[in-house]
Amino acid sequence: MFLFLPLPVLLLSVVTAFCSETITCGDAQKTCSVVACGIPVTNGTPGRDGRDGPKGEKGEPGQGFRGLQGPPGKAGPPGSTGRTGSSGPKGPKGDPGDCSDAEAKLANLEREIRSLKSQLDHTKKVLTFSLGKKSGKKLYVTNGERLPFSRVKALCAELQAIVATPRNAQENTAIQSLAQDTAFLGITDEVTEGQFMYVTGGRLTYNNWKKNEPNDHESGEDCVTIQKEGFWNDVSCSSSYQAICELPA
Ligand code: MAN
Ligand code: CA
Ligand code: CA
Repeated sequence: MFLFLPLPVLLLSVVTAFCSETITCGDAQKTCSVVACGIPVTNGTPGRDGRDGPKGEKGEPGQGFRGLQGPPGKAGPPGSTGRTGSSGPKGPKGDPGDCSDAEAKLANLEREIRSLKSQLDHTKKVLTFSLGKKSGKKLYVTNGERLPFSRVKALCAELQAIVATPRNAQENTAIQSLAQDTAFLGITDEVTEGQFMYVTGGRLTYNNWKKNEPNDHESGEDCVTIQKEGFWNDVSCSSSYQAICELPA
C-alpha cells in the first residue's frame, strides 16, 4: 500500500497510523515531533535562517597568555615653553662690519663740516664788520674794558685768544683803529729788563716805539701799550688799559 506515495506523505501516514492506534491526539502532541490533528496535512520545506539576534554582553577575560607588549605609541603634543636659560659664553670676535655704513656716516660728517665752516666764515665776516678789523690772518676784538695786564691776559685766554700783538705796520694800524685811547699789547720785558718779548714767546721782530720810549719810567714799566696815534710806550703792568684780543683768522 505505501509503494507509490511520496516520501513526506509516506512518513506522515506512518506517524498517523502509529499514533492513532495507541494514544490520543493530545498525548501525541506531547510526544511526537510531527503531529497532525484533525485533518491530516503535509509539512512544507524548512524556512530560511532568521536574522542575527542582538549582540550579547561582553564575555569574561580569557584565561590564555597575555600578548607581547606592543610598539610605543605616537609622540604626545609639545609641552609649554620653559623659562629662559642663563647666558652662554661670549662668542669670538665677528668679521669687520660693512664699510658702506661707515662711508655713509663719513659723508654725513663731511657735509656737516662743510656747513659749519660756511657758518663760521659768515660769523667771522659779521664779527669783523661789527667788532674788529681783520688784517692778514688775524681778528682783533675788544669790549672797551680797561683792566690791569694780568686780567687782560685772562680775559683773552677765556676767548681762546691772546692779547693783541702787532707783528707789522698793517696789524699795528688794525689794532690802533680799535684803541679808544690806550690799549695793552701782548709784549713785556718782565723776564729780562730791557729785552721785550712776545707773551707767546720770541723776541720782537717789529716795533713802533714812541720817541724816547721805552724808558722803564721809575724802574717799573715792563708792559707795553699802543696809543691813539699808533705809537708804543712801556707802562706799569698793574695800571689799567683797554683790552684788545687777537684771534687767529
Ligand atoms: C710819561 C713818560 C712815559 C711813561 C708815563 C707813565 O708819559 O715818562 O714813558 O710811561 O709817563 O705814566
Ligand atoms: Ca721795563
Ligand atoms: Ca714809558
